Amino acid sequence: MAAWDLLFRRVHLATFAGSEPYGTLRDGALAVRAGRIVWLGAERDLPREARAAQEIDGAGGWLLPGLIDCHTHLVHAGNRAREFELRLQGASYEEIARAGGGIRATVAATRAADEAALVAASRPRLARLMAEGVTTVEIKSGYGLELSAERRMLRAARALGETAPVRVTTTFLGAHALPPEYDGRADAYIAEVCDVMLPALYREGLVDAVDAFCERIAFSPAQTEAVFRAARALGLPVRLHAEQLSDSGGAALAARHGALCADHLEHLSEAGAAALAAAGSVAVLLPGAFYFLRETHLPPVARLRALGVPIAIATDCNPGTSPLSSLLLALNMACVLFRLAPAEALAGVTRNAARALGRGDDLGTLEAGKLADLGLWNVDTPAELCYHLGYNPLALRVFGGQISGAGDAAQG
Ligand code: DI6
Ligand code: FE
Repeated sequence: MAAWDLLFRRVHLATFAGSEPYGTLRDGALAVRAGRIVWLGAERDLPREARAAQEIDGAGGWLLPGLIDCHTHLVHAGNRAREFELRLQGASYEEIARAGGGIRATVAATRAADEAALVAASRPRLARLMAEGVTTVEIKSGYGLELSAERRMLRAARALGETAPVRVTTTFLGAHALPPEYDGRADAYIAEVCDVMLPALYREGLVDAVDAFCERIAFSPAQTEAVFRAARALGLPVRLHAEQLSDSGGAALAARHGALCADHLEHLSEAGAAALAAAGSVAVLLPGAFYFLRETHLPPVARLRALGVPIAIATDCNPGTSPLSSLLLALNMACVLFRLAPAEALAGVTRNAARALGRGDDLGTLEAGKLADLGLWNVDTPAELCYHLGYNPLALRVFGGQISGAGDAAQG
């Protein structure tokens, strides 16, 4: 038989494939060749002639798919600690946004940064995600709100993916907020997004998907729909920030356009949940923003579950509502705040997160044929990834079949 590149022995596998919640395969082994998983099963069933260039003794740890953070605004400049202080004195997120702070403060800082400065500001956040076993991360634009600055953000995201082993997918979020120079002219800005910015950035190969913020402090369903039409005309998948602060019917709109996912969803209606189910869209829940805004309206998890809507979990890493660069902490919050079972939360950063990125065919589960993005965890059960607070039990990471250390060795 052909030799393998890499063989894990003495591991338990949480495959997130099949019907059992973790897809558990105890006392397993997993083999990699040419960057892909080529064999997995019980160690006792390993072909006797099995040979690998490198063998890893997992010492009874758990091997999981590499974690996927499917919703981040990781590339940005500056921070909003001052706004945090104001909110602690009683100002609301919406009041600050309406007074010209909030997203616009980050837009000013991001416009003032060149591409190298954006990369330098963002790399530590990416390194922290990677140190906790994240092997794929989605990064949005949306703090430039003009062609040149949106381009710099997306180029910075691509550069981060090229200089680190992590896979980066990019999302154009030109319709994140109204830039100050368009005050009172939202429709004109949306026309600029659809007719100028999106086509140019798409032609430059900088856009993998298109997102918008459908909300009373951002863009209307009609404006969102215009963005979706422009994206679909280019063959790009769409997704949406929907029902975060109020119910605008965004999820149903996204579903009508075959969206990969709808994200936030604290104020999702019954009809919105049903529309996501019918469209097969993923519900991406962002407990970091829920926590940081002290939101009290819970996303309808039981309803999503009953309807069979796949649920994903992400950090929403952003300077305004979720300054969070720990996917492990997001997992804990999803369990504690949203009452997800640890197996559901973990499926939300593996199988369902891959699906939210349109990458379900080659990422997100341990199955023969999939890309060998893996994490080996020094835990007794996978639920421990959700249980600990501020503790990282990652032992080893594998990006496309290439081993990379963990712990202190994994920084970057
Ligand atoms: N919803 C959010 O929570 C972030 N963007 C969005 O559409 C917040 C972005 C920010 O406040 O900077
Ligand atoms: Fe977001």
